[in-house]
Amino acid sequence: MRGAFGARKEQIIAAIHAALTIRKICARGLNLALQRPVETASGVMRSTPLVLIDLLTEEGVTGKSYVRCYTPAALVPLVQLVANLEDLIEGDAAAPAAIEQKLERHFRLLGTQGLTGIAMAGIDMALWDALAKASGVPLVTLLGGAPKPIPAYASLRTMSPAGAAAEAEELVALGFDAIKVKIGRDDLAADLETIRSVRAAIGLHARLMVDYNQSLSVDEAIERARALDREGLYWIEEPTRADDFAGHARIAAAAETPIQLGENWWGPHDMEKSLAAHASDHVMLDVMKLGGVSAWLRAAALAEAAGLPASSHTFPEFSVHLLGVTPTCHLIEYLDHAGPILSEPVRFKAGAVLTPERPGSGLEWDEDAVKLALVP
Ligand code: SMN
Ligand code: MG
Repeated sequence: MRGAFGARKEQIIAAIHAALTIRKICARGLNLALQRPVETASGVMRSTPLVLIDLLTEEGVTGKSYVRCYTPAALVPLVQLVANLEDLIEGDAAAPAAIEQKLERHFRLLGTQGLTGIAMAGIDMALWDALAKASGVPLVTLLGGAPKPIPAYASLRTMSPAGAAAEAEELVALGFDAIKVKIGRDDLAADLETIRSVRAAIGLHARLMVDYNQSLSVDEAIERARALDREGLYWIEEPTRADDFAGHARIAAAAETPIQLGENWWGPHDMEKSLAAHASDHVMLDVMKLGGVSAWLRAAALAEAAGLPASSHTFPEFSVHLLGVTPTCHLIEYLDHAGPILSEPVRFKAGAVLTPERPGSGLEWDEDAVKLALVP
């Protein structure tokens, strides 16, 4: 029984939601230097270009989110695009579904992929953060769940066999028992060298995943995946171009090791097509590329219907809340890019990321650190 207090609380929460009105959007561009570059078979990231979004409401609640654009070349245009959305939604209710529909209509002719989709996702995330703050609860609670630890895996930044092994050892010492390493530097022999070097460092009981970052042709991927089947890997990620669903399906059919895909789906519609093609055995959701919290919830329903384990891609701060209400929740990726500019970076314990219990997503900027990385 919910009881009179429960019913009253729901009325209050509903009233708070109805009362929030969008006043202003502040967008700031940062180019955060990475102490350890992130190496992938499709390029090295030496910095993380981020756009910090503060969505101010008339009622004084500020929703926060950040988005990333992978290359500093897109940073200033993305800041501008996010800021330009203010004119479209200023004075509207802070209602994520209504804002999403409005912006989708506005951008129908341009399309909602790329920077447009990223900007829209950032607004959606900030709106949900504002609603959870206004309700005085963590985001996971607003979504119908409860804060809990989410089992995690750590992503390595280094690709060289010795470097990856050393980094893996550090992460195992911190309590992680699942590690992902990027491969695809060269040929199969190079992949095996990296895999075996990391395996020797983490032991036989830890789970080991590999990520090709889209670097192989389908035929190459089939050959390599069959050879990697003997390595006891937990999954093989993005062996070929992320938008080649038919190609991924051929690889998944040929390999015994599960194929992982999803960080580059632009919205739940891409995911639907990928699932229809049987392109992967697992799914990996990127809250930003999918379109924000609203889109993640639809993607989580698709994963449930398909019966596929759903992990997250980067963005641990929002993903930890979202995986908490994802029926086929699998693993959260621990790859902390924004930590240096957050006053409370995500915390992990015994191989799990902890869901913050403060109201909202828990994102708070460390303004001194932000100042140092601001791009004018
Ligand atoms: C990845 C790609 C881009 C940025 C960070 C991480 C990678 C992953 O594909 O899966 O972690
Ligand atoms: Mg990846």
